Amino acid sequence: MPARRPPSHPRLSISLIFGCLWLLLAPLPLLAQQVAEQVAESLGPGIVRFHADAAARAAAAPSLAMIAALPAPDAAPTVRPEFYRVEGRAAARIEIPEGTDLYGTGEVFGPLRRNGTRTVCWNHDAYAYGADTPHLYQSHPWVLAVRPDGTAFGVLADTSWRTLIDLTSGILFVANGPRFPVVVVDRESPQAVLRGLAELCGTMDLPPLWSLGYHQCRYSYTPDDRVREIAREFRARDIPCDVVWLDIDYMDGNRSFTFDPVAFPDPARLDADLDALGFHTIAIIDPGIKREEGHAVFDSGETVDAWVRTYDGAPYVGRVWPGDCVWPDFTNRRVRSWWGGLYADFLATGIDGVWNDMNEPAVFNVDSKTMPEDNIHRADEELGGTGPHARYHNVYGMLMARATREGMLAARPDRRPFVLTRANFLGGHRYAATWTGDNVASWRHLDASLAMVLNLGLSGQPFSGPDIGGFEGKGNGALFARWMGFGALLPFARGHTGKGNIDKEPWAFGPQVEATCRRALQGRMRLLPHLYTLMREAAVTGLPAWRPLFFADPADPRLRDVDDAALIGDDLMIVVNTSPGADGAAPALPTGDWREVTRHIFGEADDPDLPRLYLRDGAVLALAAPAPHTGASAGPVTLLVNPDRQGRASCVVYRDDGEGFAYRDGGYGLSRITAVVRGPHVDLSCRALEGSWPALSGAGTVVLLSGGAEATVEAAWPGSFDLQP
Ligand code: NBV
Repeated sequence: MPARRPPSHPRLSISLIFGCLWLLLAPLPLLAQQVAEQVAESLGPGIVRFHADAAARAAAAPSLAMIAALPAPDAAPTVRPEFYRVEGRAAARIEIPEGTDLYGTGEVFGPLRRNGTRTVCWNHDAYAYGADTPHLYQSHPWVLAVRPDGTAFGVLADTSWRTLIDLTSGILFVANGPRFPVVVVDRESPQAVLRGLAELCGTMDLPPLWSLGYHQCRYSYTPDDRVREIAREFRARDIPCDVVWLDIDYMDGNRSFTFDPVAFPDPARLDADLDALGFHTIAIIDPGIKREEGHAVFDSGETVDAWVRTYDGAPYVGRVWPGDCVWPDFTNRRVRSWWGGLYADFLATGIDGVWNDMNEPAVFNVDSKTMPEDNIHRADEELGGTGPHARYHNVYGMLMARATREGMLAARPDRRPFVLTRANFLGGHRYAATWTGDNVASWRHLDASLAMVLNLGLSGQPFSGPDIGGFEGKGNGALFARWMGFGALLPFARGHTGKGNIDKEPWAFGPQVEATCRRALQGRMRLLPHLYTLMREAAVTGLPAWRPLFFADPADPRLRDVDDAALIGDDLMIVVNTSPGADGAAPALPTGDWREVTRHIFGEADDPDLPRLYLRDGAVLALAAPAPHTGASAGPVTLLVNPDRQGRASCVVYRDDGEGFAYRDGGYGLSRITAVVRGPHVDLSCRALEGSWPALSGAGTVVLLSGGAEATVEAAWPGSFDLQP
């Protein structure tokens, strides 16, 4: 044990922000280190890592965000950071050309465009957060910059320490720790930059198909019969739903990996009943382990010496839900493997997915809401070895999610793990999906939730969504209907609400709101082939399913700050009314012959609470029939076709088993459907692009959207037909 306390790591949030204001006023060139001293290493096409100097390079700790970095010899930097030291803090600044728009910065509340904002990377339990909350649950020291001509670059501050991202004048990172490398990805478009980010930080794995259905949660459904009742209601009311969630009250005294013997006496039976209704179950697991002899998880953790330690070497003890708790040190391989091993018995009850909460880590009885920064982690050497919580705080949640995922895979090697985590770090999309924490039932939060999902997507996390309807506060039917209208189509679609709050199931606000929710969720089921294809694309390329509107034309300045419209893939545009009135502001739309397809997705009713959807010219959209859950969903039965001027339109559709890993050995099909329209004659071809499955074929309704009219024909694909004159 060291005899002396190490230098303390100043708690900075607000002081750091003001420190940076001072920095901005100072004459920058005097503070900057000489460019000549910098070390630049190429990490791939258009990707350069910069160190302030050779000493900084030699001292650099292993990256906690990146997985692959294969230095190539010839670095040809176009964008160069300047490195500083400010009152012992390491800083790097990147100039941006005038007219450059900034995005990313991870999980942030507020508008899509981030110019002028300050974000502090410091994972934080941010209940009922708002515009003034400096840090939310996750940290992504990453900024995407789009130049006026539509070319783009991304900047990654490769540090896990508390870091300010200041976008009030260029891009400035100030870390409350040692000097850090800066990685620049400079490419021809924002899409290409995101692919570069994925080359550095990896992509998510393909999720199980069922996780793309709708999820219903609350804090908490208890006892078990209430869970059954919720599932039955969905089926009786014909509202699609795939998953019902168990929040902490299923546990015995809030102890992770236990079940309340009275409220949940037979979890396997509950699971069987839910299975019979076509439901999957996800249960919450918190990292704070009750310090109590006789509690099996505590006892086994003791035997592997699992806990994060105080500076003095004792297990750190703090208070969370179960009372006095200790926390597993997920930075350590031995601890991750012990933790992962706990899932075998737990999942044997039939639980399908795992929700990791409170993993900032959140601690109740302290002002900082987390553990002391001088707590000690005995981290693996490849993560950087033993070090203070100040260095590992921001990756605690990510490493918990990693341990959970690895444990699930070990317990059930034939199933794709689904993990949802509240805290995470840049690169953590490799382990878990996320939601935007304890939001509020307000129009402001409804509005922000769309931009939050987009910026998470622009920060490498393609699988996210808000608590639809708001976690804190009641809201009302109008708010709920509008939120579900577009929330139902987000990558992760889950309704949730807090303890003691009103009910927020789709039927809780009366028949009119229920009808909107049914339409919205049936719309999700119709779009399932498209959503699954996009999630597969995210798993391969890193491009998120939901993309900002400016992706349609990165050089069009009108699109740069639109965040009440978005693209779902390249070809489907969604326009959302995020204000309480019936008529929302009309956002600038990209050029092109976009055709409205709203009623084909949501049904005939003209429902003002549903978003509007538009299909790009040159695109086909393949829709499935609504089904009660994804397991009952078959292939496409409707093709919407919007031919371009040459009479052509196409799309790709990805299919596989929806579960398991056969797809890794070619057990999947990626098909291109092409429609060619010549006069009254329409030719539909389907070509296998990848995978061992045959090209898609099917039959159903083809809707041709051309010349200001719609023609609807029953047809088979591949095949051809003539339109009636
Ligand atoms: O486990 C209870 C809640 C959960 O419902 C919520 O989604 C998390 O963000 N959890 C936080 C703990 C306490 C919330 C007040």
